[in-house]
Amino acid sequence: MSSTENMVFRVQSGGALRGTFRVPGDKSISHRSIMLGSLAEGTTHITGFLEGDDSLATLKAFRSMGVSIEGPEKGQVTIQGVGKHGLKEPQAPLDLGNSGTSMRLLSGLLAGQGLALTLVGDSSLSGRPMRRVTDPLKEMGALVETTESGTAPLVIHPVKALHAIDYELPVASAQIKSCLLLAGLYAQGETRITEPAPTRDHTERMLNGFGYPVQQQGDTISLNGGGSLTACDIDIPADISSAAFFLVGASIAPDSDIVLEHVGINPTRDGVITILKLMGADIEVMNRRDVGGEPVADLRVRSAMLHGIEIPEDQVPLAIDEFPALFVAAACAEGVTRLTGAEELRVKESDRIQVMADGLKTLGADVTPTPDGIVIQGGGSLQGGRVNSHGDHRIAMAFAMAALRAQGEILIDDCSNVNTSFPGFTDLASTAGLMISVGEER
Ligand code: SPQ
Repeated sequence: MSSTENMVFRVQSGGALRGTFRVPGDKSISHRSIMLGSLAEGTTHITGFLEGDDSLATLKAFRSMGVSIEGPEKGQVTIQGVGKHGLKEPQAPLDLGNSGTSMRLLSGLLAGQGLALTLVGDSSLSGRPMRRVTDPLKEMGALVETTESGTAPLVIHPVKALHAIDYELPVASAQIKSCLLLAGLYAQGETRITEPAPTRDHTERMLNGFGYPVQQQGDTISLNGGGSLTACDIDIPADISSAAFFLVGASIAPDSDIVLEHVGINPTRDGVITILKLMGADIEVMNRRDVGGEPVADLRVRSAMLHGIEIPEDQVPLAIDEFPALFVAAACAEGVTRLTGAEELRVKESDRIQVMADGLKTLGADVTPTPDGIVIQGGGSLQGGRVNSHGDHRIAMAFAMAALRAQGEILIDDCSNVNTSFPGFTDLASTAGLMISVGEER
């Protein structure tokens, strides 16, 4: 599809979700598996890798820095690690597409390599704030430039050495934390990062899995520079952020009953389950097990009468990517749902508060966006209509699920970026019972 074409989802109203499925691999863990596998000594085998555009952008970036990577082939990837100091200067800027995780984590991982590099992204990524990573990296002695407005391209100049810092994160962000931990691998001394609230801890878990000790004391995470990583095998669970669309869809659509297999339920990611259960959802967490240092389970979801809630602020970082889907659940619930403390949603692939509010209003819902959240008066019925995802994968998939409870067809514009995190979404959703088809318009 050329960039001038508009991928449109057309979703018939009604239906139910039924069956047993496995959604694709976790995006956050897939990125980190390529990064750490490349820096390790030895051969890393990955299974369950997400073959989406975002994680593939990370994979291609390491290939262009001289790392030999086989695959992905049915989720399998083999990396011949080059060690912490084995990366080579790429011939061209690293194009990270739509992926904030790639750009922010790579800025830290690459800042102390002694290489000259440029990181670029698409128009959405080029509008997202990058000083949140470049400011603390500069404190560590890195030379990383942004544009005047603090956005990509990021230009990294070689430096002789980085030094460790003790840094208090101004926002709860796993990307800033991970960026600084990865820079800390190359810094002299102990890098210490204090979080205002817990955020996803995949980087810490995976570093430990590669034999690189990371400590956590209360809300402070630390590591010492100068160590090395030893290759290992990684089994990536299904992505709870992708499962979230089905958790919501099966909850709101009458007569639904699904099982989502092998879903990662890391406690720093499971806010969507907590929030939906507070709203009255019927979600059973079955066969809890540990897979390579990450907790995994099968999730059974049956339709339920949802009710509105005040979303606890401590759940916000634990469900940060699931709010587009949760807003759809709230619009279908009885009573008011109120979200506060979620201003970060405004600087994702789109302004997820405004874009969801606009689309839900088009569908007849009663919603009021606020600077740091939203108020949704549920209970009314959703009507059909045409909404715009603004190129944001999570908005597109959230509105697709809304059709299960709408009274008319929903058309969703600008959906091609669904491939960044959930390749095969429309096929899997159709198999589950969503009446979705894909068209293209110029
Ligand atoms: O990679 P990107 O584009 O930033 O992706 C998103 C998403 O919805 O897929 C955010 F828009 O997920 C981030 C998430 O919001 C992935 C992530 C990670 O892997 O570390 C952390 C979160 O971002 P942040 O800014 O809160 O640290």
